[in-house]
Amino acid sequence: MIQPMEGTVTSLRSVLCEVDAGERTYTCKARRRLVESDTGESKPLVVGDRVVFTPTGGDEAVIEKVLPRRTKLSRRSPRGLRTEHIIVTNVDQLLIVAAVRKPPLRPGLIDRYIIAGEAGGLEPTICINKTDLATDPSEYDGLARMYEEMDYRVLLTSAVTGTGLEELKETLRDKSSVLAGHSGVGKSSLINALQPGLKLRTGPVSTTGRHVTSGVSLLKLDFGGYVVDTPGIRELTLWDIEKQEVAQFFPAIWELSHQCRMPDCMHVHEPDCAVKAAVESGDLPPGRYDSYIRIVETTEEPHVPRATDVEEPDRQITKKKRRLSRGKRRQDLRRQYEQDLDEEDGEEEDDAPN
Ligand SMILES: Nc1nc2c(ncn2[C@@H]2O[C@H](COP(=O)(O)OP(=O)(O)OP(=O)(O)O)[C@@H](O)[C@H]2O)c(=O)[nH]1
Ligand SMILES: [Mg+2]
Ligand SMILES: [Zn+2]
Repeated sequence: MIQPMEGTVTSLRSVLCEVDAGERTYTCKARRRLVESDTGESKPLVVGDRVVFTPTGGDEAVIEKVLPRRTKLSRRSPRGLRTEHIIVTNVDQLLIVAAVRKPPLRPGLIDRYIIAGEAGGLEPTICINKTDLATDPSEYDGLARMYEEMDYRVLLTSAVTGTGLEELKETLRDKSSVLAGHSGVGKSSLINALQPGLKLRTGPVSTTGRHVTSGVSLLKLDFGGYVVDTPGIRELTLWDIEKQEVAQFFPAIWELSHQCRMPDCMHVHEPDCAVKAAVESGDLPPGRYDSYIRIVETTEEPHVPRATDVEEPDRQITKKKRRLSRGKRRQDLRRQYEQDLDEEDGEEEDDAPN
């Protein structure tokens, strides 16, 4: 009898996916029940998934099940308000790539990715690429310092001149990372510069907003580790984040919020708001406040029932617990993952013949 094996999904194309099983790569189909199971997600399989599969001859195989996901980078599916689109799963860190000038350096998408990364258990690092295009470091220094003050690592790179590439290599070495950001910031160029053999397609910054990289794929790095290249996006709509939770990802706003009169102040129209007062007095940079407000405005109202709420009635409680420090949030996610794994083990024991 053919023994089931374990592997990692490295890419997806329509109904088929590539699974890396160590010495060999298999082209797999998923069992019908996996495809049809309603998980509230837009796809049953995601790049980075650990799967159990059965070879069916040659390099072909069938996926039997998906193992619990350790981390995930999610967005709200453009196809459905209540559908989660998981971009990638089981990676350690999120490299948020932005660029100097082409396209213009702005914090909006960086802030959204920080939230998505933190919420999914990934460690965000910011990479400001195309530093060669700046006539003066002041074009990016202020932004870099701002994120460093928020305790994020900031890398300054140029895929053209090679600036910062050694540091980038060390950041990626022996870890699994996903690169994300606007189209044309140089994600694929950076990966190519570190490992030219990958020959990823790159292209001029498009004026129509079309991205060059078309699918998500997990790539093995010669110097150790894995990297996931993703297509650039224009907007990231957050998944599973409520308006009230946004402030905790803006440390300066979060600290001030304890001085607001209303205990549940959203810092929008409320009276005696310490955050708005700080913007007026110049103590809080208006750019930070604007970014916060834009995210709050595009975030779901609380208590909108979602597909996942039905299966997890205590989810609202868990979410409250997340209003904590980064370390605590990661710890909670880790515990949840270990719990899922334990349940997984339990299931297998039940299946085993006595
Ligand atoms: N001057 C300069 N140009 C760069 C740099 N990195 C990339 N580019 C150029 O920017 C353009 C876009 O680069 P890509 O690597 O395709 O960008 P991407 O982020 O992968 O884009 P998508 O796949 O569309 O999301 C290409 O013309 C690259 O040659 C850099 O550090 N400096
Ligand atoms: Mg690309
Ligand atoms: Zn307030």
